[in-house]
Amino acid sequence: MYTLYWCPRTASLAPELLLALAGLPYEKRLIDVKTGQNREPAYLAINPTGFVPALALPEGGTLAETAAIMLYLCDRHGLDLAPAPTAPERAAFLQDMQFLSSVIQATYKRVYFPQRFAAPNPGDPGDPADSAVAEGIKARALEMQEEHWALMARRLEESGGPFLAGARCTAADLYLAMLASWHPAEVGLVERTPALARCVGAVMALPAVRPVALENGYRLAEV
Ligand SMILES: N[C@@H](CCC(=O)N[C@@H](CS)C(=O)NCC(=O)O)C(=O)O
Repeated sequence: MYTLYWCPRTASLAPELLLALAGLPYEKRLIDVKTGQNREPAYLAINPTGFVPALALPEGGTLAETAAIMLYLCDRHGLDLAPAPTAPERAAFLQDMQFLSSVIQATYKRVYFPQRFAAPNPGDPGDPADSAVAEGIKARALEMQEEHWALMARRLEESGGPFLAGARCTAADLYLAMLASWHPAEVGLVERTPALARCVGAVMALPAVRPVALENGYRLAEV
């Protein structure tokens, strides 16, 4: 039995979708990021970065990092949610997983927590993260995301969709669907990008996905 350390509306959704789609046995432990439970010693002992998700393994030990958890489960259980190591589609799959993790997911931090990236305002001790600088960081992150998502949309168009590997859903599509649904609603990214809308819609239409998405706080209107 796996234990997934999770929190609604966080990156734990993608590994949970994978666990559910694969029919793997798992239980969940809530780590409430809003109340700072992820920074308490008990959770830091499980994942020293304090990030959610983490996955406790049946034989003991814990694995963190969203992409690593998903790749690990695919490989360990030979899931058809990942192309086999020697399959021609494997290279693009790994590239997509890494890009989603280290570029798209990472850039969201600048969109939602730009103050973490801004130095204190030298002219105002009451402004520990210079608000004007933080605003600029967020604006630039949103511009960069336009480029990043355009690349993903192109990948989807080239594959013929609805998924990154064409007709076959992989872990990368689960990851993409989660990250696309994080994008600020007022920007309308998914609505104005047909390839993304098709992929997100196809992931959310998978029977095992909807109940998990709902429990994770993703409204159906968003997906
Ligand atoms: N690189 C990590 C990032 C995970 C992450 O940032 N999780 C967020 C929730 S979506 C979190 O734990 N935030 C709490 C914090 O930053 O303290 C991963 O891919 O798992």
